[in-house]
Amino acid sequence: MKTIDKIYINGEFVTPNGTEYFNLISPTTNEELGQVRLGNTEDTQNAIEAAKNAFKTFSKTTASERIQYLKNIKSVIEKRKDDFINIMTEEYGGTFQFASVSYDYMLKSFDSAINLLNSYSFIKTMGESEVQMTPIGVVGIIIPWNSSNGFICSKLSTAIAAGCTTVIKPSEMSAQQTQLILECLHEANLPKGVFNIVNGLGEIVGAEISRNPDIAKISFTGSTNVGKIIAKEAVNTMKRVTLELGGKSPNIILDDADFSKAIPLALGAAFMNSGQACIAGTRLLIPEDKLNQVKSLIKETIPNFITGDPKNPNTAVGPMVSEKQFNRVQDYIQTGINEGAEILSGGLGKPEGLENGNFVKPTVFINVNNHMRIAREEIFGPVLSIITYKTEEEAIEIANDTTYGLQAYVSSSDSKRAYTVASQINAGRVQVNGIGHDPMAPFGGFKQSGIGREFGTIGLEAYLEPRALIQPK
Ligand code: TXE
Repeated sequence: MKTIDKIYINGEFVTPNGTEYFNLISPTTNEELGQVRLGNTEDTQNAIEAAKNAFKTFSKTTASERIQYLKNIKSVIEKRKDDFINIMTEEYGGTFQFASVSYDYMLKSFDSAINLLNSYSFIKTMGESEVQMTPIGVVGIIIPWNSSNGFICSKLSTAIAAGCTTVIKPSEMSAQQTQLILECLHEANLPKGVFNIVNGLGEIVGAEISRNPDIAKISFTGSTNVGKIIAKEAVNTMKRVTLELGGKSPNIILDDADFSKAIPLALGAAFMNSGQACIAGTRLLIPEDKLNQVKSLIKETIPNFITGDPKNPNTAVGPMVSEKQFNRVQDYIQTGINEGAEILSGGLGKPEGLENGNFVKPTVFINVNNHMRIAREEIFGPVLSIITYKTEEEAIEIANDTTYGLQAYVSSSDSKRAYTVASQINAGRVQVNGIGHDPMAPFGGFKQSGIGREFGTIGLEAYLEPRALIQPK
């Protein structure tokens, strides 16, 4: 049993003023792992004050100084690979496979921030003006429990690259993972106050970050509902917001695709991070006349998606993060049944032998139409809906018939054709014949999947304010 009873303000581990504790429960066994002491409004204000003071000097550091800080952090994180993977499997139930990907994502975030700093010009000439790209100020970083340290690294690395200081509010459910990254960040010896971390509840710590006038920008990843709450509050002080929200990503398999490759890929996209991923490919769109072939390929392939102990390297699907999340996914499976969809694989209840944890059977629905709730709402569990289409135009129409627009997938043996289809999908990122992450390209959503982009030059500029200096002739 571990008790985490410190937060981090101005370069020091301090005891929060908040006195409440939150229990950390193992998703694999539902046993108590430990507790975290939660920060309160005053703690958040202290963290913001520290970041505000640090900004006065950190905003004036040179790009090469900031490159050095980023390298320092990366090298400390590199020494603790096994710890990062281990704690993610234990506290969150992320599979060893996904935790490894998430760890690489953390390192890539620092590489891409360093790359940007090596090439980005903070002073530009536009028209007859000198345009200075200046750090925006104190950034509030609010993140969820799925891949918590991945999100801390992607947002913090960009903030540091821009010369901003930060107050980070992780999910209370990720306290042990947060503690580990905190130890690394502390060891990296950054100037005091550049990063501050306050464990706590969204309605308390997150709300203070959203309302405090000394926060210039919020970078948030999480649900669309909470994104809306934050955006409404932020507008009172005109904070800039970058919101990376939910998704209901379509995966179009075109009729000329190699289905023996496209189907395992589709299941991988649907079940990634046990379905607890904003980019999960949860709507599979297939040509109507390929349904039988797809059904048998899924039956053949799904046993490869082993569900069980997240620490086992062969496991592809781990438990849901919490009992609440497990129940939510079960409710959606029941909804799908009530709506008239048919279960091809999986279904209600826990897999045999895994009754102690929050395990869901990887579930595939057929006979789904795009108006059903299971095709419209983000389930955040290993549940895939298969929808058939007659023509390419219809496939694109179904793909775009959603309130979301974060990611999409297209498979075809003709990559020119795949690109033509991909170019008509209203999503911030389209994966063609595979799944990848390019940390130099922008990532973010169309429509209710968010506002703004992370990564690449566009992501960096979201942490900068342009100041144009004009001297009329
Ligand atoms: O996310 P939240 P939760 C979806 C997914 C999941 C559901 C709920 O469908 O089932 O959201 O998960 C903080 N002001 N996604 O509750 O609530 C909160 O403490 C400021 C999709 O974990 O969005 C946490 O740090 N902050 C998503 C962060 O916001 C507030 C990833 C995210 O929590 C706040 C996670 C408030 N009023 C869940 N209320 C994705 N698409 O990636 C909460 N928070």
